[in-house]
Amino acid sequence: LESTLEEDENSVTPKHSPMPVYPKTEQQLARIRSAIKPNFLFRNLDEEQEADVLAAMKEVSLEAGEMIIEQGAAGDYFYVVESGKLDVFVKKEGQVLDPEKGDRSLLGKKVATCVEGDSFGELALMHNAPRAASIISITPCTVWALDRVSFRTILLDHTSRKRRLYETFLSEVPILASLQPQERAKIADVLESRTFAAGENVITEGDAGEEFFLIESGQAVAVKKSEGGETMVKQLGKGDYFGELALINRQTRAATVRAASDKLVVAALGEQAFTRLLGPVKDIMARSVGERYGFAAGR
Ligand code: 1OR
Repeated sequence: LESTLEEDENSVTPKHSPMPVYPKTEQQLARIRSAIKPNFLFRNLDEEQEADVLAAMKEVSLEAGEMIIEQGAAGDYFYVVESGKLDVFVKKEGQVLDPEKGDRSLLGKKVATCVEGDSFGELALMHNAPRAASIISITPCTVWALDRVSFRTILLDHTSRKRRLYETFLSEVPILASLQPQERAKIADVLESRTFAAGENVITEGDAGEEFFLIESGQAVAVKKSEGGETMVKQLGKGDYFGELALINRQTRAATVRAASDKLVVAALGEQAFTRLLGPVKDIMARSVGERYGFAAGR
């Protein structure tokens, strides 16, 4: 569902619209935090945004057999599962749903199951579309509900803000010049900024490589172990990239990259996103390995 998160600036609610606040105990907060932790929609929220989401969420208890979302209805809430199990059904066009009869076959085909940490109900809210599926609790469930306005304000606004934040930077990164603006926007969605103090290692020679990095600001050096110490092999600055080698070659990190200025800010991209979003760029990188490091890429 990640790829369906589309830019829709015009219908994002103004920033200062009042959002509901449901007071919660520390224990409830801890439960929601762990429920939303694995969910991509909540990744990269800053503290204030996370606090807004937590405050606006409402606890909903379901018995087994309740229909929380009915296909075709208007979208009102987005849900995150804390506990229990719910099934997702999609009916074919023309099939009529009759909950009175309790006939499950009329719900159509079971297409998915939601458990702890999963979320559902985002499609209708993101696209202003009717509910695409029906969702029924199979066991007693606790779910957290976020209303449409809060969902759009906090989560969609966050996405477009992040795109704006990275837009200029990404358009100035030489290796990404061949990408379309839309392709860069998708990269912006999944980038994660990290800050390092002088002397701190971003990646360490010999470690498994799981991420690719772009330098947002500051300086870094790449060093390799050598007899009796380390040898500097490269200096890196704004717009430079590193960490691609291990992802291209599937080998361990060939060098350590360390912050060389007071503050080094890098944008990290996970391996899956690297492969998915940087397909064409990856080939360019693989071809330039020899030029950059003086040896050929293994694959
Ligand atoms: P919604 O707001 O449309 C129903 O309300 C929710 O069911 C929907 O958001 C999704 O969060 C969730 N197709 C459509 N909706 C699905 C599907 C789905 N799975 C979960 N939902 N599938 C495609 C079936 C042809 C299953 C994909 C694994």
